[in-house]
Amino acid sequence: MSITITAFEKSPDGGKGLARDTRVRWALEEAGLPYEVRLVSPKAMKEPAHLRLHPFGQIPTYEEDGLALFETGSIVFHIAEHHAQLLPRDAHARARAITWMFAALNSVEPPILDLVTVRIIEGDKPWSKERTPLVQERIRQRLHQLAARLGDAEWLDGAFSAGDLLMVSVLLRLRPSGMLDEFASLAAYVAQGEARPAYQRAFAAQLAINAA
Ligand code: GTB
Repeated sequence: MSITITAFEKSPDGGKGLARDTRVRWALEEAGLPYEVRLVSPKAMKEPAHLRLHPFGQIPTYEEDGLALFETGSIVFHIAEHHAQLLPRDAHARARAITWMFAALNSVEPPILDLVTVRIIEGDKPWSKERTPLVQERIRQRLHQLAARLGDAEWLDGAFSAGDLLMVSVLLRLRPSGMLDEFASLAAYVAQGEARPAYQRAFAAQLAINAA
């Protein structure tokens, strides 16, 4: 099997691993699958060759022996479907792990993305200062709920799964804001994800491209 993913030629985060190719790299590393990376410039991302792979002109994409995918959640799910390291075989445990994948992307990530938007993309707009605390409150509410469910467990539902991979990745986007540190158990949960050898390999691979 030959796998190629796409990533930023130079990530705007300078190697913090926050661009979504890191999530796909991490899943591939957990599954033990070798992969190639094609780097794409901002201009090339919007050109026909890339738009054929990704209708919205973004990264990451995933190609595997005639199959082309976009959307990180779908790519991670595809990888996880074939690897028990990422999705348990038991039908109920598997369905719950998939639920956590959706929860990460649909319930936890949106308010975090709102914070990025209001602080960075719309930082110079007159409403930015007033809106920021409202968005922060919505994030805190979600994090309280997530921390309550996690309790003192290691992972969200038994063994580490693709649900944890996406949840940790989503929470990592909060780190620059300092808000993650308000929730000690979630900060520890994220640190535990980052300590996994597969994450370390994924992070190092993107850093090698994006540092300096
Ligand atoms: N829903 C899609 C998915 O999950 O795959 C979203 C893909 C997406 O947002 N891709 C971004 C992209 O290609 C890169 S990851 N943007 C270029 C464009 O739209 O033209 C988002 C991202 C970008 C930058 C940082 N950062 O600098 O910290 C973090 C995350």
